[in-house]
Amino acid sequence: MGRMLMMVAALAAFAACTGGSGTGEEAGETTSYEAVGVIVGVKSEGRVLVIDHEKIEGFMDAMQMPFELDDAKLGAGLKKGDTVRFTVSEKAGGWPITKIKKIEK
Ligand SMILES: [Cu+2]
Repeated sequence: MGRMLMMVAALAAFAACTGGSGTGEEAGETTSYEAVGVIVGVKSEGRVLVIDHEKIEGFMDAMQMPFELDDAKLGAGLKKGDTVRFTVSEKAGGWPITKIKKIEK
């Protein structure tokens, strides 16, 4: 019983924290946010992209930060200077990029 209540409390806290103002799209239990930014660096043999991203409504302000790729193949063909539209999804406590595509500025 105590354990169950703990879980319910934890889920409620999580929902309050990531609910934001509602531009995150929800697919099942995964919370995702779409963003646009410019690749300013490629690290860890292409598994991490440093992206100067625009404000992500309901998630975070504009900033430059590293993003791990959910699958290293997602970064194939992308390079420093590319403008990209990408999706980050909550996964195992992190926010890896699950979709990314080069776009024209
Ligand atoms: Cu950020």
